[in-house]
Amino acid sequence: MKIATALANSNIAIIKYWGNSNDELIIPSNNSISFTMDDKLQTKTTVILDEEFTIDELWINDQKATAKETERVASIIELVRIKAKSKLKAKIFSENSFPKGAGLASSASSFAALSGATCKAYSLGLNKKELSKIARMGSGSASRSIFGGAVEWIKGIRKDGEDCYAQEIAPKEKFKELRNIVAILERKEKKIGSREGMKITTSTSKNFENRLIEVEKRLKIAREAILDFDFEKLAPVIMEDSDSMHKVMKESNPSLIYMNDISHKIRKEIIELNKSSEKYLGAYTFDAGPNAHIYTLSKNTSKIKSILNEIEGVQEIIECGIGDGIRFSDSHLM
Ligand code: 2P0
Repeated sequence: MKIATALANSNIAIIKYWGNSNDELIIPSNNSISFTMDDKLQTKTTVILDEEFTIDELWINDQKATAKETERVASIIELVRIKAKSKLKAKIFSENSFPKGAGLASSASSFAALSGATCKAYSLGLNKKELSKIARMGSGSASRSIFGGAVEWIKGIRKDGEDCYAQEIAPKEKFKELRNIVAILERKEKKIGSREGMKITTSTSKNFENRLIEVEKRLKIAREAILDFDFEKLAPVIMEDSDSMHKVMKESNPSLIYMNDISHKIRKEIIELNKSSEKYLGAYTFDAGPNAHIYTLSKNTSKIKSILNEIEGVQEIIECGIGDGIRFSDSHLM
C-alpha cells in the first residue's frame, strides 16, 4: 500500500480566467493572476494505492462522490498513472473546509491537492511547475493554487500546452496587510459550470476578443502593483476585470448570469464607499457565482465587514489572508 496526503488552498483571481484557446488541453485565452487564500479555504486530500483495489473511488467530506465527480478525478489519476507507468487503482479521500461550488472555487484547491497527493502516491518526483500543469487539467484555476502569495497562470505559446503553467509573482509575506472579505450569499452549486460557461462565452460573446485586448493592459498594471504592493493601483484593475468578465458572460448566448441582486448591491456599496472616501478602501471581485470577494487592507476590514453585515441576504462573512501553496502532510484521511 502507498499513501500520500496534500493540502492546498483556494485562490481568488484578480485578473480572471474565462475562456480557453484549447478546451481539451485547458490552454487559457489569457493569462490570469490570483492571490492564494489562507488555510480557511482549504482542501486536504489523501490518495491510497493498493494492488487489491479494482477501481478508482472517491469520497468528499465523508460521502461517496457522484459518478460525475469521480469521473473527473479519475481522469487526473489516469494522467498520473500513465506518467508513472503504473496500473494501481486509487482510493481518494478529500475534505473541504468550505462550501462546494457557488463560486467559492473549491475546484481550485481540490484539484491542486489531488494532483499533489496523486503524484506523491505514485512516486512521481515532480516540481511545482509540472504539478501545476497536471492540476490545470483538472480545473484551470487549480494550476494557480500550487503556489502561494500572488500567482500568474501563463498561457504559453506552444500548441501542446507544455509551457502553460502557473508561477509565483511575489511571496505571501509581501501581502501581510491584504485581506479578502468573502460574503457568502448562496451555497447552492452553480447551474452552468465554468467549463461549459466558458465555451458558451468564447463562441458567442461579441466582446470576448475586446476583453482579451483589455486584459493585457490590466495584467501589466496588476503585475506592477503587486511587485510594489500598491493597493491604490491594484484596486481599480481588480474591479474592472470582474466587471469585464461578467459583461462577456452576460452577452453570451444563452446569457450567463452568475451575480444576483445582492451581489449587485454589494458592488454598488463598495463603489460608493470608495467614492466617498476618495481612495480605494475595497475592491470587489465576483467569480462564476453570486458570492462577493472584497479585497482590502487589514486596517479597513471592520469598515468593509460592517457594510456587508448591513446587507440583507449576506449569510456568512469569512476573512481570509494570503496563504501558502501546496504542502504535504503525514496526517492522512481515511
Ligand atoms: C478564475 N474561474 O480565474 C475564474 C474566474 C471562475 C471565474 O477559473 O471546476 O477553474 O470548472 O469550476 O475551470 C473557474 O473555472 O473550475 C475559474 P470549474 P475552473 O478563477
